[in-house]
Amino acid sequence: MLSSYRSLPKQALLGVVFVGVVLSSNWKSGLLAQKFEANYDEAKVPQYELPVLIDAKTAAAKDFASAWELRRTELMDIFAKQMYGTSPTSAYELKFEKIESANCCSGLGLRQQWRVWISTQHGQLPIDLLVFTPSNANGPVPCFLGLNFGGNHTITTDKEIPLTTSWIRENKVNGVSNNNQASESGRGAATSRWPIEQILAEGMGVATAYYGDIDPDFDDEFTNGVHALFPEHRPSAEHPDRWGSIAAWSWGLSRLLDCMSMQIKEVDAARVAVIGHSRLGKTALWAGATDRRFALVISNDSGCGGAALSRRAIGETVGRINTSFPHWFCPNFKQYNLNENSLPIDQHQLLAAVAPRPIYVASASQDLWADPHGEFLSLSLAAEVYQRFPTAKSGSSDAPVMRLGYHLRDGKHDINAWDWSHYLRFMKQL
Ligand code: GTR
Repeated sequence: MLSSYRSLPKQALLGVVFVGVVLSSNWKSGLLAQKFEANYDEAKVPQYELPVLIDAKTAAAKDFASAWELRRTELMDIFAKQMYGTSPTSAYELKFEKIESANCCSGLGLRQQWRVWISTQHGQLPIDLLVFTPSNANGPVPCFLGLNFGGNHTITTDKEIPLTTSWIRENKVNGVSNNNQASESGRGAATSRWPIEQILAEGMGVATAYYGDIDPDFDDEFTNGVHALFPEHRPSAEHPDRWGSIAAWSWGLSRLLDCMSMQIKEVDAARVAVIGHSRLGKTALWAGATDRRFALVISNDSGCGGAALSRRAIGETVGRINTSFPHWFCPNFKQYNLNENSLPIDQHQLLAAVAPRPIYVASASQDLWADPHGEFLSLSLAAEVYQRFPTAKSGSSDAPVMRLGYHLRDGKHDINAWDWSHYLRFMKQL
């Protein structure tokens, strides 16, 4: 089955010119050439002043929701142009191809595989979407959507899921390289991160795609993956505010949501939560902030560039992340290397941009690299905006309203069934 959808060319942003520091042509050179030593000591957190979340004009407004809308637009524009990069506004076409639909999980679920084709005049890109929904559902169900790190074949042992043919990270077994190709040895390798049966048993669905289908995770100067479909929007020294890989992955999540809302009748598109772990947690946050169709947003151990406050510079810092992963953010973000205090934004403002939709931030006690306390602080600060929205029950269930969720799991940087049990409970409010 093949269905298609043509996007309207989106209106270009009008009249907003962001005045920033113009980067010199060596923006990619090693600004942090000296050895990096992470700080894990609260006493050594530099003095910082956070940018204001609700400015005086917004605070004084009679109608907070309308005033916040303007303030939010202002903040999101800065996040886009200084950190994640703007997404392209030119037209593209979407096609949805149904690959498979089958019973799975010992009769507990329905498994669907779809191929989402994105095309422009410059080429086409397939993204493989894997969706599980409970087989005993009476109607469309709430559903989690998140990208995975290794290919759809890694999240379950189901043999019907083909190995990804996209580029995967190099892995050496007994000194032998995988040549960036998936193999059977990876099948089911990430099942602990995707407790499908636990989710189905709660009457919910879960959908995923491989992030490398959208943009391979290495620095190729933004020429492959979805960047290749929009060469006119390629980041460069002249255009340092254009999308990096996190923004590209997030944009891909929105296209997957397009497919779910237009094609997958088992899913209630008004109750889709975007979720992600680590770099894909940063991605989930940016997707959830930019695309308000996501009804709920979950960040699992997203750390620097995700939920953690940049100014604390605990664990991973802006300079470090831009050096290790020069392609994740837009080139403009590099001007804040070792210079967090001059950032016009910080991450509490990104979390607040999700308001009044529910948001959940989770940390792990041993994941100091991601600064658990900085993640918690940032969520607490975002509450200032949530407090100003009236508390209302959205769904028909008797689940409690929990607009802000946080947990600190004991243990390492990871996402597991214990984390999911909390997300499932939080999700019930939809
Ligand atoms: C680390 C990176 C983190 C986090 C993590 C991951 O190397 O420093 O920001 O994103 O990778 O995605 O697993």
